[in-house]
Amino acid sequence: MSVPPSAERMNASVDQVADSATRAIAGAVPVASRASARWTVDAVEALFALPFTELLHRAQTVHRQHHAPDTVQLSTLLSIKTGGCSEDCGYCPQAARYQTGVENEALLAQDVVVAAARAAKAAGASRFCMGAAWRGPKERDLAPVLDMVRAVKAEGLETCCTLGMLKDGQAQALKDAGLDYYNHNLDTAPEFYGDIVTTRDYRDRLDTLERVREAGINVCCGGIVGMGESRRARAGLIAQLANLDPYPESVPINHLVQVEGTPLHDRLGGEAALAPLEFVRTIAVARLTMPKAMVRLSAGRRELGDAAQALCFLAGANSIFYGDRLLTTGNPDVDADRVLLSALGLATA
Ligand code: SAM
Ligand code: DTB
Ligand code: SF4
Repeated sequence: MSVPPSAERMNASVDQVADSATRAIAGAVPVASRASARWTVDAVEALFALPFTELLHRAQTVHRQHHAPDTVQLSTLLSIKTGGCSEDCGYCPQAARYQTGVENEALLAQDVVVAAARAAKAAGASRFCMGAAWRGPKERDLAPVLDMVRAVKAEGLETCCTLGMLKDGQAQALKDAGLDYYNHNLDTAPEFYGDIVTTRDYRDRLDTLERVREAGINVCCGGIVGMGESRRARAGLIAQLANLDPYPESVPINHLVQVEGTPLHDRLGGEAALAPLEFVRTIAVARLTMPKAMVRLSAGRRELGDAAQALCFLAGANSIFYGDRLLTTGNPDVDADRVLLSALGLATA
């Protein structure tokens, strides 16, 4: 049996990596930060293994060095093109090949999108994220989306799109239309990825992220936990994100929403595959490894409950998806979120 490293030695090595990463970003570029210290999966896993209170203390300390500790940013999602997707992502209710009850719908009209954006702004959101169930936008799809980006931007909201893989030139066209953020997730660690998606590979995702970065759009990139992955795989996902150079401005951490008819629902049987406290640890580790990023509580907040969400804010989460729906699944009601944020004394931005 191998002897585990002593807690002290492990903490020392984690401290070294964390401190050098924090030092490396201090005073560097204002928004995204350079990942000049590479995170090893071992070092990230060592963070996961810290005593819970120590981990949260460290995460909150780093959080306060870079962010207002009492403010949560609100992003609202809208599915502008629902269902009928050609891909086989094992978690996704929008894949045409799974019987989930989600119908293939046409792209929404611009006036419908603008009305939703206005309502989101009136409810307090600062960013509006438009999602499409595409492998990637076809050329004829992109033009109406560019119009939507212009129109939403004109409403005084930050704009975000998640449209799948982008080809050469598409990211630049989105940037020219005024897109602020592009969401494209790595989803999980490279070694677990093939268990979840086969119709596009990890490299495809990294290529799209590079195109987004090169076009000068802020990168929103995260993943999903609770898919039956090991803690090592969670650490592997975080290491991949933290080692992007620069690391993403925005990191959505999704807790799998198990939808009947998807392969992951079949595999996991509708039982949560992750303890809430392990989700909180994931948030804390994201905060420690990507100090300046906005870390967003994304899918799965309803299932998480108020107490675990409060711990997530303590662990460094500072953004949520806000609105009664995500893309096709539910989200906490706006009123319930207002009550929770007010009970926690958190302001919104
Ligand atoms: N089709 C585009 C793509 O896949 O890049 C954009 C939309 S897709 C729904 C955006 C992200 O939502 C996925 O990458 C995944 O991380 C997340 N997601 C989808 N279904 C989910 C589920 N059931 N639970 C948690 N996250 C989910
Ligand atoms: C992200 O990381 N999570 C959001 C957003 N980016 C597009 C999507 C969550 C989708 C959850 C399942 C659904 O509602 O269809
Ligand atoms: Fe399609 Fe995106 Fe769902 Fe994958 S996650 S099936 S690409 S909509």
